[in-house]
Amino acid sequence: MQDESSKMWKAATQAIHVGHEREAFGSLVTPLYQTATFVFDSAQQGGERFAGNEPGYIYTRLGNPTVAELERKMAILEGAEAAAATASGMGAVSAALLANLQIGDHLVASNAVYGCTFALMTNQFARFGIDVTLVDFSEVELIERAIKPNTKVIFCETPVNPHLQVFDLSAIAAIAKRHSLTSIVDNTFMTPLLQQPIALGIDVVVHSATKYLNGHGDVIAGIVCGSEAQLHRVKYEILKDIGAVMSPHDAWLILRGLKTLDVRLQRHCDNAQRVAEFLEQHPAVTRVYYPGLKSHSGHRFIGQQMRRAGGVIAFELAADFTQAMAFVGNLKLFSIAVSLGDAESLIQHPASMTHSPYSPEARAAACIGDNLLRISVGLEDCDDIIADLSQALAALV
Ligand code: LCS
Repeated sequence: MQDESSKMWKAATQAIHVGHEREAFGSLVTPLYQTATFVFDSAQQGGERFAGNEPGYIYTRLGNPTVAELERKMAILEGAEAAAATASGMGAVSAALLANLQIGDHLVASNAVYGCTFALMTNQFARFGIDVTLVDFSEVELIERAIKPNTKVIFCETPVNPHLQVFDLSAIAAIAKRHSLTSIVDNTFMTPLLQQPIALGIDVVVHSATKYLNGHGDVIAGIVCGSEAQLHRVKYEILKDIGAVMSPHDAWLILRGLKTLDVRLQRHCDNAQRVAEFLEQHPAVTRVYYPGLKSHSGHRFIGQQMRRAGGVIAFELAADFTQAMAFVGNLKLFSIAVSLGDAESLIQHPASMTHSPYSPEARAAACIGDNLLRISVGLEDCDDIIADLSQALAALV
């Protein structure tokens, strides 16, 4: 473990070094403790560990050294006291919400979120007696107006999947504090290298680590970051019993991915900015949603709340559903796939894919139309990405 000086390092350095514990053989790379359980020296020791009287590992669902290194690193990167690694981004979202809600409670959430987060809040929580009000978080007054005596949590993601709206995290944190609520923010699209919600007063940060944190498209995983008290509930009251924990192998891959997060993000952001500018001037494209563009409502937050605009772009074509599908089919470099934050450029159709869990009415209200496409701009040479989009768009004009 590093000394205090590691706290002064820049995030790119921390992403490589912090959280690492020197082990017996001096391995440069974190060892992969691919084990389900840990052997006790004696029955008495086992009992002492279960009772919490003696430190040490017990069983990988309760903790594992490889997973713990990832948790330490993510806590430091997010400026949190602690972190918990989960089996998926949805595992992180659900664990953070369930740790703070129970029957009879009320949740105020953004009406624009990832499709399965929407389904969790509107379908599953209703079954367990948790009431949800969804509002447009770009109008801060609407958040405050939705608060009831039994409200416990405010939840949003920013930038939003898929339109990249940006919400004012300092204002949301202030509302939560004024009403003694827990604020939870999904930081998947930014990662702590581009945005640190806890520094702005947010209580809990969740991630789909499937995306940029891992960055190589070979893991489904999530992270929750927050105070020691929050994370104690998440780990030992929710994840312990619900079981949505991360496997050591996935943690090992994410630790490897994090070492290049800073350089990958720079390339994703550079490429996405150029691609967004290209799309914005193209006659076959009617609208581009990317916070790096001056035309986007979230642009004012760049360089403030968020360091850069990230690697995801949504855009609408001057096309109907059939033409939009033909455009997608004509792309050669892009893979037609959901997910984001991988080396490969990906394209997907939110209305029929990521946001299909929305009801048709909710989808219409969120402006997720049949001509909306979302791309995750990869790490390829940007000239090749633009050339591919250009040849497929040419068929539309
Ligand atoms: N939060 C956000 C903002 C997401 O975009 C996703 C997945 C999740 C949470 C859930 O993470 P998972 O359980 O998949 O690790 N978003 C996806 C997307 O846009 N395409 O495919 C999955």
